[in-house]
Amino acid sequence: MQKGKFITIDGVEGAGKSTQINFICGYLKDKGINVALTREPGGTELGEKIRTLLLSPKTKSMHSDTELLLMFAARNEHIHAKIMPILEKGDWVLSDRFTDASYAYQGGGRGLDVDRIAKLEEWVLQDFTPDMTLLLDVPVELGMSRVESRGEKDRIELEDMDFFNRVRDAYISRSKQFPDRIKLIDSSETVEHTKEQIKIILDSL
Ligand code: Z5A
Repeated sequence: MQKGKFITIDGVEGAGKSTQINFICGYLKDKGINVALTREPGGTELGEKIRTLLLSPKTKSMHSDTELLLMFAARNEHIHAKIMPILEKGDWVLSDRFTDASYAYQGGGRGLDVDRIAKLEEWVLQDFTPDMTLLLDVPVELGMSRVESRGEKDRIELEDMDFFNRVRDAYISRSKQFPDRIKLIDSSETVEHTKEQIKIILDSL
């Protein structure tokens, strides 16, 4: 039986997830909440191996269905071996990306049938969903300009602007579909501005 809260954070490239994650962990700890940080794809030993397969530019070609199935295989391990046991102890979990990313990247970006993603979600997650999702939103060009000084791109980052615009559109449409859970946060201004919006949401939990 889940006792802790499960929070996820998502968004397009350069939206500032990593920047805000540090703030969120500190803010929750100051409130006396034990929060474990994890990420997708990954989060477990096996999941991190799957992450390497998924993101390495050395993995030259991969069928889009294979990509989707690997995301869900890593997620299944993540939920059972890590997330659930932490929540059952009463601690909170903050995951850097979760299932919404599969709808955005594999559904929106790759154009996979959303109904097939929903079937996998039902199979793997059953009725397990985040208590709250923080969706950091930024126009794709602005996000890209923030990350352009980074080194080598991963396999998915090598996609073009149209791909990332479809990803962003899919995220926004999910936030409209699930307005109670997915909180759309404007991350196009300063780090402080994004932080203030996140604080208000966390205080409401
Ligand atoms: N993926 C998928 O396809 N399907 C799935 O189901 C899942 C994932 C779960 C790995 O993600 C990839 O997996 C990802 C989606 C796919 N692929 N892509 N592309 P990741 O989360 O590990 O990788 P990432 O998207 O590159 O994450 P990131 O580095 O944590 O995100 P970020 O939003 O770019 O964070 P940042 O480092 O905090 O910010 C980037 C820069 O912007 C940095 O220099 C900051 O100082 C700056 N920044 C941040 N906020 C601001 C503001 N407000 N103003 C100005 N500058 C800012």
